[in-house]
Amino acid sequence: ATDQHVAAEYIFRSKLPDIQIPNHVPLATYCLERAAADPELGGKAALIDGPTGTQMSYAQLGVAIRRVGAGLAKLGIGRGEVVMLLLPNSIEFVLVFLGCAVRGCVATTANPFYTPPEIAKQAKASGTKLIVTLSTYVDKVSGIAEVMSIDREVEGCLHISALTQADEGECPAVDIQPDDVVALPFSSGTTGLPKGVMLTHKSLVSSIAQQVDGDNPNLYMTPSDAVLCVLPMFHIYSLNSILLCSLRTASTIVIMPKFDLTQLLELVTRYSISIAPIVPPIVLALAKNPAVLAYDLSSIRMVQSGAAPLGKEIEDAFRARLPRATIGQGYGMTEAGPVVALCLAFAKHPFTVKPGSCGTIVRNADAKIVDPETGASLPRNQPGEMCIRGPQVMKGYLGDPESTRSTVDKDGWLHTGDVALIDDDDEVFIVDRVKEIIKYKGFQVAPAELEALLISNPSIADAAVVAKKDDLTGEVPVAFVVRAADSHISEDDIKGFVSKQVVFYKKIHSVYFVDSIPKNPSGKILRKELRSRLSS
Ligand code: 4UU
Repeated sequence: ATDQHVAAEYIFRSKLPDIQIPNHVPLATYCLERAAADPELGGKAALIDGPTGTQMSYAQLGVAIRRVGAGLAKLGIGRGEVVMLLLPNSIEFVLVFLGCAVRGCVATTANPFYTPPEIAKQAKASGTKLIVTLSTYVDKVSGIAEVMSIDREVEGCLHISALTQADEGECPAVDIQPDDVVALPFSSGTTGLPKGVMLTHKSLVSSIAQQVDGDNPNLYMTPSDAVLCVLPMFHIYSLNSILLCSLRTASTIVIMPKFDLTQLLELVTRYSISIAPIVPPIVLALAKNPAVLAYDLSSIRMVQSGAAPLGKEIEDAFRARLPRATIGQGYGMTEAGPVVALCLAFAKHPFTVKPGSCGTIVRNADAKIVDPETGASLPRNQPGEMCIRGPQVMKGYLGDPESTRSTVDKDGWLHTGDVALIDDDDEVFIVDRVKEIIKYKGFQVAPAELEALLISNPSIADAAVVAKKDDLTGEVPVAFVVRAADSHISEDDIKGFVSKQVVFYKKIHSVYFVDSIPKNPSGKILRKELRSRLSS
């Protein structure tokens, strides 16, 4: 017996009842289940490539992914082996992702704008066997792994036809287990460098079900919806909540390879887009850009904003401009599978919600709010670190049990590093962040990665990178730098040194020269102190 006091735990849940989640089913089977079961849906468009108008029906998609599965097997890509998707949004992205899922392979997704060192790091960490990319990026990745072009044939490279023209009858029957990894996006989580996030068939099926399954789905999507897919599929928001949720509900996905406001507006009218999952900078454009006024956007019934905080002023301006659309937020984190909370105004039988809320905890999951200092569980209306538990949470970080243990505790709680409160109506409000990550338009920037790069420069003795608030992008990375003895390295030198080696959104926006970087006794950078210097 122990006389230790067992503290009360305040557990928060969805307002919707739990549902039966078929998370023993392989991901691709689960996603295409509805379309495959209904002959009337087989002929409808699953995917439309926005710029070219190329379409693929659900029936064609079902065959195409088995061809890719057969092609991968024929190329010797085995079960559990890793394929890197280094692609803009495209029909090919979808085919290769689902083909990997069918084959029992793992897809690691990366930003096609990454520089060669960024790609090489992820390829190495993930054990990538094959990189599927555009012919224009072949030079950038040569020597890293075997390469496949999805467009032009390139000498010395594989071509996508090896997958798309394989015989679907030869797609191997793979005994896929729920705990097999299917997607491996990279995220820095609450600290350190980007790590491979192991999302299994079970985690993704659970997350999709939490969003779109059940009698009263939290996110009501139907076969008559056309869904805008402008967010990059390599990021989990688009991969899960747009692509996979749309397939599960047999909606039509309108693919845009890059953001272009005019093209987006034209596609909305051309395909009567009804659902637009976007990020705050795009909400801002729709709310404020005068070009929008020339278009009839009345087909849009639902607008989901996520991946970064949505300012109240932008939300209000958006409502004033598109009063018939329901706007709300989703809150996710790669490691959480990703959706943690989702607006209940998106439900089939919608709830009234408050502006500024980023939703209510998804079904079939537990949440708690803990004091970041003491770990004590906090009641309603008190801000603390958001923790989430459920079948959707990642299996762990690839090859990094230590980081896994410090993120998902022994009771299965994923510690998000976000400071949030849950109010009397079960709505979640994010108020701060206790993790290092910087979010530029929703893209992750890991300070540790930029700090390592800065310190590799012999003219720099020490460095720290933190977020600076920015109206347009949310946050930008800025650096505090200690020059090496006798060095006169300038702000521009440093910016140039970094920008040559990283994708555009990781560029350093300002450099502040200091005598020393404030650290605690164990050497941890005191980021809060640096951030407060920025605001003073
Ligand atoms: C304030 O950003 C994501 C995933 C977002 C997502 C996914 C599915 C949103 C809606 C959806 O349906 O993942 P990461 O790993 O790139 O970044 C995670 C972090 C969070 O921990 C939080 O700090 O991004 C921030 N974030 C948000 N912040 C994510 N969503 C929000 C939000 N408001 N709505």
